[in-house]
Amino acid sequence: MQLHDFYLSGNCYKVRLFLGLIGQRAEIVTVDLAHGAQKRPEFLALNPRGQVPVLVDDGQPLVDSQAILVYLARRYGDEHWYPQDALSVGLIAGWLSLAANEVHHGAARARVGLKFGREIDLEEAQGRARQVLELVNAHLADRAWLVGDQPTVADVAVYPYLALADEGGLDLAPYPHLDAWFARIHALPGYVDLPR
Ligand SMILES: N[C@@H](CCC(=O)N[C@@H](CS)C(=O)NCC(=O)O)C(=O)O
Repeated sequence: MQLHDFYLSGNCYKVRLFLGLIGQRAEIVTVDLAHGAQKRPEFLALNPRGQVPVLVDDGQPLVDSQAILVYLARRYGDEHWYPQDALSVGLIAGWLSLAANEVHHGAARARVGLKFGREIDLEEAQGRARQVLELVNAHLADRAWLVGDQPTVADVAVYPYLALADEGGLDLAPYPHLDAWFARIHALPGYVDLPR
């Protein structure tokens, strides 16, 4: 397996984290985003979207961090990472969608603005991020994991950019249930450190 990766990307980290949690290894191929390597023809042949991460397994490229988590869980992970009853599949899809939309346009974008100096509407991104931080904090008030009573790919997809939200200028102190959830994730065997 190869992971086409950029170390500081939270989406790439999601995949590295999950590989660690399920005890799998991948050869890391660094894509130099700073110099536009993701838009060169050889990379576009792998991922026409021109983005990392890309996982290549048995010669087959897979794109989008959420899709890669689902693939890895079904192919290599224990059942609890992606339970297949209809309700769990539906609930998990809801969180994967939140990761790709609200989290991406909120906490992740605010981080890109402050950490990488990208021109963005910082206030708007931070406002969106706070809505998600509040929502997830409230959801976790009476449960340990986002779906069911064990960690799933939903936790792995939503965790990275919320845990890195301080790098987007967000204060995490008002969200104690998030803090407790972060600690549970840190304690999982195979946990991989955040890319700060
Ligand atoms: N939905 C995609 C988003 C991927 C994405 O936004 N990747 C960023 C790095 S975090 C990227 O490659 N940006 C470079 C570009 O778009 O040119 C995923 O979850 O993997």
